[in-house]
Amino acid sequence: MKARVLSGVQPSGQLHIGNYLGALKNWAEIQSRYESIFCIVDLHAITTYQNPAELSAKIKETAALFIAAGIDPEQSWIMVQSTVPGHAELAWLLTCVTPLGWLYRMTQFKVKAAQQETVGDGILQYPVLMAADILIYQASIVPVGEDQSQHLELTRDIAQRFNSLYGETFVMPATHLPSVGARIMGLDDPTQKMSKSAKGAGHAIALLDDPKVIQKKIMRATTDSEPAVDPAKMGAGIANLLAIAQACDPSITKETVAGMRYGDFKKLVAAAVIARLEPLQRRYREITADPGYLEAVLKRGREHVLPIAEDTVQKTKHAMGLHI
Ligand code: AQP
Repeated sequence: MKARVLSGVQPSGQLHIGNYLGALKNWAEIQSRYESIFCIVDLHAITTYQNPAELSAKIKETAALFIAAGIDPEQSWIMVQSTVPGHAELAWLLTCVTPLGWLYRMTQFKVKAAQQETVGDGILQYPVLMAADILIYQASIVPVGEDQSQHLELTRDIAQRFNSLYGETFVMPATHLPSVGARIMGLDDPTQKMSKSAKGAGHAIALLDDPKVIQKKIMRATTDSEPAVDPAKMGAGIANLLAIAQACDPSITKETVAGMRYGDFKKLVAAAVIARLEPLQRRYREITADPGYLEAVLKRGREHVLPIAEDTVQKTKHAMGLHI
């Protein structure tokens, strides 16, 4: 039997090249080796306010982008988190074994809480719901970008605590980071991770950006004031652009760009990104031209995962004494 993989993306904005290089590309590469479940985590997205009509459209857009990025619905299961009630139910059961201190320590909580005037409970509880997403499928491998490593560690802590309180119930999941592209930084500020929810037109390269827009954003990306690429002392902006280019086109290396003037280097990076995204964008247009196809993919995914989720919820409730 193949080991099970679980991962997800929030439909909380326009998916960007960081989501692609840190997650989707890696999923497409490993999917054939595992029983893969890829989830549109809409319950996570609502931890910050989402316009309802836009959220509904983003859920479908995200699903279409999964397929356009190479997730094969014949090989992998694609589903929407809120259509499987067990995620929220298991999250509550796990909340009850999670010490509050563990959640206050999460870096993403600190960053997101600092950005809000009123901090919703969902932002604090986010990692417990993420633990439920993973543990409900007894997934043994979770491919994510580096920013999610701390949440994965917490998932293991919660599983371990549950198992020691109530007996062996959950499989311990392992993190799977991509070798390149695990942490893509913002083009406007290479000290901040590229993020869907960040403001600023020049921050992220959206997967559906027009090639001209991509070119413009990269040409304007923040760098240091050196004249040319020096592999021995690369500033954060240049290092980030090189990481993006290398992940899009592995023939680009430190050695091949050494000595290039920044303008020429950025043109090379833009060309690599545009070439990498061109087939993805084409496939996206094909998929969205047939809404019935996407609906069928999501229905099939849901039907496959529902009994697995239900089985884990029942097992968990039973272990806790929630049965008569
Ligand atoms: N900058 C990044 N570099 C590499 N990987 C990244 N990921 C996100 N940003 C980068 C990876 O993409 C997957 C899905 O992320 P998510 O949507 O669940 O949440 P996130 O990590 O919070 O992503 P964003 O883009 O920053 O969204 P918002 O702004 O809505 O919070 C994960 O595997 C993540 O590691």
